[in-house]
Amino acid sequence: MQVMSYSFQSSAVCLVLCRYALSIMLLANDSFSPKKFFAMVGLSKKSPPEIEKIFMILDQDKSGYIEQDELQLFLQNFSKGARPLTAAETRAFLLAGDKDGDGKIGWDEFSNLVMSS
Ligand SMILES: [Ca+2]
Repeated sequence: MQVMSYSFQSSAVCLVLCRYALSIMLLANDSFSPKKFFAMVGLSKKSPPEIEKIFMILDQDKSGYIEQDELQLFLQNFSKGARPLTAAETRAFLLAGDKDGDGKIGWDEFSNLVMSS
């Protein structure tokens, strides 16, 4: 996968996403659901290239996978002051996306999760 430099803050889609992320982060601990989030921010209706951009932002170390520590900081990609996901939320996120059970979410798994949201 090609590594792209992409500034989320300057993206037009950010305004919408950030607003929703803000409302999500105000919710109580253990209230986060990846499917609900993707549906709320409209990500499930985006084209594959747009979803890929989001994936590359979430994959902070550009390993090609979203690992557990990257999942935990998921909300902070959308809003800087957002809380980290709780251990239970991170585990649930991983379980929802990690179909082959390798403990991380690859591009195929991420796009499947987003598009089924
Ligand atoms: Ca990674």
